[in-house]
Amino acid sequence: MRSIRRALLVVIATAAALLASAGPASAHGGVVGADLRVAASLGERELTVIIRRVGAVPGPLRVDVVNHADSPGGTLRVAAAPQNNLPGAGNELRLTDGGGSAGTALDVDRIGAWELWVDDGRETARIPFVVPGDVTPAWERVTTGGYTAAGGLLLAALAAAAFGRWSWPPLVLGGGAAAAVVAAVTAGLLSSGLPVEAEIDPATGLPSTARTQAAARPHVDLLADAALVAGQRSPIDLRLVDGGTGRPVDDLVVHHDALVHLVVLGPGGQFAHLHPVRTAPGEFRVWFRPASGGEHRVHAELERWGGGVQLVDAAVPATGPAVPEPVAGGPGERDAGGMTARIEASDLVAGEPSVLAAEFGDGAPVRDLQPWLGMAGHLITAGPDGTLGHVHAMAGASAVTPDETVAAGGPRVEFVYTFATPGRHRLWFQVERDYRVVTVPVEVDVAASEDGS
Ligand SMILES: [Cu+2]
Repeated sequence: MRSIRRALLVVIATAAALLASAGPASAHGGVVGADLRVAASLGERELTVIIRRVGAVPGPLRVDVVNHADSPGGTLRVAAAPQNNLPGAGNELRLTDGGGSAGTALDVDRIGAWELWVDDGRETARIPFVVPGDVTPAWERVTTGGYTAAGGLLLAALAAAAFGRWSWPPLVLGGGAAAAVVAAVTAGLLSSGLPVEAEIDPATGLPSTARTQAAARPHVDLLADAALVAGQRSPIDLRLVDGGTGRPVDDLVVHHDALVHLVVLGPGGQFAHLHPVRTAPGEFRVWFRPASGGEHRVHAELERWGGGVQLVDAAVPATGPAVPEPVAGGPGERDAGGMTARIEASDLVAGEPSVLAAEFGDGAPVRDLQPWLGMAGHLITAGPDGTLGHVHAMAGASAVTPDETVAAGGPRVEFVYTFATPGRHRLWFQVERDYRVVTVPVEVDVAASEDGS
């Protein structure tokens, strides 16, 4: 009898030790249900719309809008509606002059595809987002269930051992607890061999395996329509058309905090980096004031769901006199938005990776740069043949948390880039400070490599 009790205690102690040591399975992803940041050039404003993760359905949807310093304050109306539905009245959101953040809470009552309607009184951006359903994978349910069962059985075994008349119930219960822990641990361990968690289908909000199955999506044709006049702000209408079916492209995913990144290069060397807003499926609009007459090239960077990043371009004419941009100058020190920027870009050779850096000061090293589009800095390059590159700052000592309201970046922002072709390249370094995007244009000469490429 005594030996049975001893065996019983060993079983219960083993189950308890297993339970204590196993710990929860590591959390997966973070993509699903994470905050969604979307840059939006709405009318005369450059905004960042932040759609916070939804905790429960039905439940509140928190929306914050960051206004930039050069955008005027004023009132926006924001509302949420399931896709293909018109929203209700929504809420007013007051933006202050000089940049800053304002927020409100809306309601969502179902999982699936939604649109956030942001209206400035003249234009309405319809930003797609997904309220995800329960996407707990099966192995995680087994693991969680196993631990829960083990805990319950262990308590029952202890109670039976303390108050029971027979020795076999605690033994059986303790053994059950041990088995539950083994099942939970096994499921947790096996999960590392399982395929990655399913993507969320943007149309339904439910898990889908389409991304892993789909081949690359067809090429997007960009159609641009505008009647631009130098010195005036007017709209550029962009239509995205599927190169295979001719239908509107409405499966863009937010990449680098925007649906579409648009770089406009003017005939005199002008540069603008904008984020057209989606006004209807496959249709985007951005307001733009060209400094010069002549042909402008618009380059759109976008990512289709289930496909890769695409860079597509189109031409838009502007009437008015041709105006050259001041010569950018080479590496070295220059004024940049109330700061000095020291640009390092030397020994550049085509085909070889180089480190390009910008270091900012205002008498002292600048340490309050804000992340823009989720990164410490951006570098756009244009080659002699017009090829565009978009480079992101390296994470390092100057890396900051990707939230625009946290100003802790700088003074140095570094990029690694390989110039494909020799010749004169134009660069634009972009950082944000005090809610103002500062652009530093530079011109560099890239040497041909020794082997002549
Ligand atoms: Cu962009």
